[in-house]
Amino acid sequence: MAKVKTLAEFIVERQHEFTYATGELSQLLTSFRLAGKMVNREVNKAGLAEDILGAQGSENVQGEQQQKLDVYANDLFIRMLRNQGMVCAVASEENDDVVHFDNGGKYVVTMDPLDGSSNIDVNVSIGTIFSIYRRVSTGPSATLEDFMQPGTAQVAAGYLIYGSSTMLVYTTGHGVNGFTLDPSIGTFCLSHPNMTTPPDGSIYSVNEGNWHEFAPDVRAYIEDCKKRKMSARYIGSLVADVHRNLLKGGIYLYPGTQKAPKGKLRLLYEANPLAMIVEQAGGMATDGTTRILEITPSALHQRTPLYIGSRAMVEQAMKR
Ligand code: AHM
Ligand code: MG
Repeated sequence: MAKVKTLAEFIVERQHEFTYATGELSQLLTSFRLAGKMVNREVNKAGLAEDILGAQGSENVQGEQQQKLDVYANDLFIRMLRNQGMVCAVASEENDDVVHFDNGGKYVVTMDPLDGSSNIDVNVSIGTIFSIYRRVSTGPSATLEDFMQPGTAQVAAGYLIYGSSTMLVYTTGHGVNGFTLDPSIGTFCLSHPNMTTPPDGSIYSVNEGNWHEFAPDVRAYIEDCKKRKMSARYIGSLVADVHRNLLKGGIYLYPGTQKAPKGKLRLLYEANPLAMIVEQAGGMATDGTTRILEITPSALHQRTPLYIGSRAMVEQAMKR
């Protein structure tokens, strides 16, 4: 039987690739590995547990109703990161402001603890997205400046996908690797080494319900996709749509609309981490004109249009 490599073993084996102190990456990723398993457990029993399924009754900063599982995942990731001591503060989709640990930790984290939350109640894939930055400030507390770094400054980024199987995919800027949770032993095992995305593809993923809100150039691009007989695939969970297109080749786009010129997705904890991963896999991510990773943020919950996926497709969309 071929030797199975676990995520924990892999992180230790590759920790020399991490620019900063040996062992730090392993500690940082451990929180996501463990919390991911716990969220996975709750996601899998969401259909059974009345206290987990359904809306919490509160709204987050963007006025969206929070689902109970969103709140559970957010609390859990924050608790894990706080306990581990290397992270000084966290910016989460579910918190209006930065959550400070004031522990002098050298890193800050941005995260969407449960992305695709409209899909929780209907047994459709959802995910967690995270990004890790080295602090630029010194002292016991992080500052806003630590979070206003462009995506090029990410030291690691990853996502968990809770789908027909549960996976953790991450990069430290040295390629992308994917691990699948073996539920029988509760361990993430290397299943997708050195992930690369096809340079071109035949899947386009967009919420065409927004058609009448799209600019003419966006509509023209979607018309092109149809003329070229591409397949339309849209789950409505960013992680799941991007993950599928990463493996198969395709483009995910969430353009600006008349009502929301910057689109819906958030730069710090949705676009940036996925852009780093997709670029590391050979793909491309832009806001229609500018490389996502080169945008300097100006607000925690800043939105950005997103075009992400196979290089040839993103380039084609930008020509429109
Ligand atoms: P969320 O973070 O509140 O779950 O919103 C982000 C989600 C993405 O996962 C998904 O791609 C997109 O919003 C779907 O939006 P829409 O329903 O407008 O197509
Ligand atoms: Mg989200």
